[in-house]
Amino acid sequence: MKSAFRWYGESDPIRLEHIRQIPGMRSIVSAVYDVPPGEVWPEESIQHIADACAAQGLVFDVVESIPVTEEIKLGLPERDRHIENYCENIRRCAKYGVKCITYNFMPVFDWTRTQLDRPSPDGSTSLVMYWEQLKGLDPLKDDIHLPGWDQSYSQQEVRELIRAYGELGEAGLWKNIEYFLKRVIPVAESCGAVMALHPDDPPYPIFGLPRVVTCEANLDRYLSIVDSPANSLCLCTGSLGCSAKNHIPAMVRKYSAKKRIAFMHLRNVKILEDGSFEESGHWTPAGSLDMNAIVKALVETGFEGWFRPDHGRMIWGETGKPGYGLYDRALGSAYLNGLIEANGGQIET
Ligand code: DNO
Repeated sequence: MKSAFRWYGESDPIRLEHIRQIPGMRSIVSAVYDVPPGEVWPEESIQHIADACAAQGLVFDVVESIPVTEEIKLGLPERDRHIENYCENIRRCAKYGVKCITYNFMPVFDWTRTQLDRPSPDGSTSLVMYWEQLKGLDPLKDDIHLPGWDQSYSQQEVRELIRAYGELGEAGLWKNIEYFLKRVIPVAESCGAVMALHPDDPPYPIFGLPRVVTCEANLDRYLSIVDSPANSLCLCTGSLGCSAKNHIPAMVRKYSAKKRIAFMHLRNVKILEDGSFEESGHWTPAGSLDMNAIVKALVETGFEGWFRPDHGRMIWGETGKPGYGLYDRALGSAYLNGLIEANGGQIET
């Protein structure tokens, strides 16, 4: 398997020079961030990332993410133009060496948390979602600004989107997923790339928005819509793992054995009694997931894709993009390397 690290480009306070010093590090996960969703990425921008990585002995072969627009998810008239542009972005990325493209199908909001800097007794901070902090909030009435929510929407636009998704419902969302996959997967196949679907985070409806990438039955359904290795998963242990109903090691074993995991996001999460959750350090005893059982499942099924240490805590006084500091992710990476080695796995460099 291949060790990867997310890098937000030149504006990221974390430098490629530092990322390359993490033992076993090979791949950079990045994206073109200055083009609005639905538009085409300039080739020079993609090449620029690839060149910057190559200059540090790293490979830019994973994109996270090419965003799927609300127009595509809602099935609005502009979707065909957005899907055409999406396909063009796949072709362009593949031309510069990208082999894996991460995306999600979450309506309106990507991950949802209620606080991004919750202090732990040891002085570190991390992202949390406490039901207590969400209760009673109604996005159709209240002015809600949860941390991490896309600032480009006005409160009014958010309300309209929530209404539109309410009308669409899960059945409509599935139809739009099918429409998208049937057009995009053949393009990925033809240029030797795989699409890696990130699960919904958290994996249950928030504010009544339909969310379907949540559990094994729905992952099975998603993968069967286009039964091709190019229609694969970015299996995020922390996202699926904040629902106690998901048995993560078993899911990893199943989809990896079927060669339908392209990319692993590896992190731990601590589920609290009321279903709230806290992002914890990667170490198994720090959270609710058995990280060794997850890595063992990957090794035993011959996983050959990419893995990255997902979200770290903020430790040692580091400040920066929540979840994406250097120190704790580097500790996570080293820990994962240890688990892989102890389970007899290989890290490709
Ligand atoms: C959070 C990330 C997600 C992920 C997207 C993929 O830190 O794991 O934002 O990149 O959902 O499209």
